[in-house]
Amino acid sequence: MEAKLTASYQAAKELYAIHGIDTDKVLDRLAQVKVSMHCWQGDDVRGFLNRDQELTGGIAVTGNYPGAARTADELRQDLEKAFSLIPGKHKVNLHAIYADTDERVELDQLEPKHFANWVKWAKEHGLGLDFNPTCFSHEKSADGFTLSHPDPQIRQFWIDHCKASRKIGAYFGQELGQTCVTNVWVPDGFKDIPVDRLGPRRRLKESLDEIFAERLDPASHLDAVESKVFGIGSESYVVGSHEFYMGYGLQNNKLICLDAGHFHPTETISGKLSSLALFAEGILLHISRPVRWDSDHVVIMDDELLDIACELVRHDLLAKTHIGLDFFDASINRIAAWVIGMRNTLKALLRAMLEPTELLRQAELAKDYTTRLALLEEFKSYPYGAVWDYYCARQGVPVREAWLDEVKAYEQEVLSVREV
Ligand code: RNT
Ligand code: ZN
Repeated sequence: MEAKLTASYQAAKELYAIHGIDTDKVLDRLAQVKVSMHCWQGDDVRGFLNRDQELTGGIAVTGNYPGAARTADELRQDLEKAFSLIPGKHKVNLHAIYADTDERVELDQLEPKHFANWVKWAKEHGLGLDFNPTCFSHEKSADGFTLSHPDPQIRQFWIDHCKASRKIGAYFGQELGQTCVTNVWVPDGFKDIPVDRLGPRRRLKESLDEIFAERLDPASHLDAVESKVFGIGSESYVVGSHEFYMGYGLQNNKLICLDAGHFHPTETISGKLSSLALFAEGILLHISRPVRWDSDHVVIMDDELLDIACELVRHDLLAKTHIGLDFFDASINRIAAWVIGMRNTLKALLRAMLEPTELLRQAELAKDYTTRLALLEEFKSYPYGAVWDYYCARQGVPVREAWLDEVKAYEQEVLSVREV
């Protein structure tokens, strides 16, 4: 390793040690954290089944940066490139539409075999897998409703799709020897003010009960449910609201998924984690960045990301939290989008781990709020960057912005020759 890197790390290590923080131990702890990287940033949420369908469900990808993956092989190649620039061992989050098969198969007929190539690849690379049923971009969701649909036949189609998805998730978990989280998110909602807010929620609850009726081994598979406040075209009412899934998840021991972009504009998820920690079976995070009406900008190291990381670390919630990313941007290099989001998430966790939490807690208990504020502010400029650089080098990935050159070279060689 470059001598300058080691020297900067040593200097940082000594500074942190003054407050009893062991940077070597922190780096070992950071290396244990797995983040689930969402495959859908790689191809603008298109998938490989029903590629002729437009993206629906009130989510939107804008931009036309060249080089989106067109096949499962291309997507895996891109994911490998991204992972080579991100420190640590992680997971990949798949959606049902990313089935890797030549068969023409309907969503309710999907089976584990349609994902066998993904499992083989994950094994080769030591990656975990997570899963999601795709309840959008389909003719049967065209009117905006799926699991809460008033037509029992359409509702059954989506129930069967979600049941099939759990089987696939369980297969991932068993094959890979690490828990797979299957997360249910449905776009159901009304553009304009509804008369009946209860009926659709009752139907959604009944559908979920049927989907989750089969018990799956929690060692290899966990269910999560994801809420949202509004989507494009469901501005007035979303069936699966925060209150709905808080109720459902708590009553039925499901992981509660909080997507950072799914709340009111000034509402954040970091403040909710300590409450969920006391009552929920577990937490799934969709780390994202809301900007005005969009819930899915590339994750940057903003206050909310740092606050989320602090809450997870201070309250020792990493063990009961499954961290995933969820954003899509087609206006920049898609691999760079992944790398920026993943590196920021890990960097924020590192910064949180380098906080003198015990000292701050003591100050708080002693009502010494002066010390609490002073230390919190001073620690913002402690040299966590030197610790991060050392960590990247130790994990064998590029230090600082050196990863960008690799992405640019890959763009030249691989992405730019892909035709639309
Ligand atoms: C949509 C939800 C959901 C999706 C993915 C593609 O608002 O956040 O998680 O982004 O399933
Ligand atoms: Zn999400």
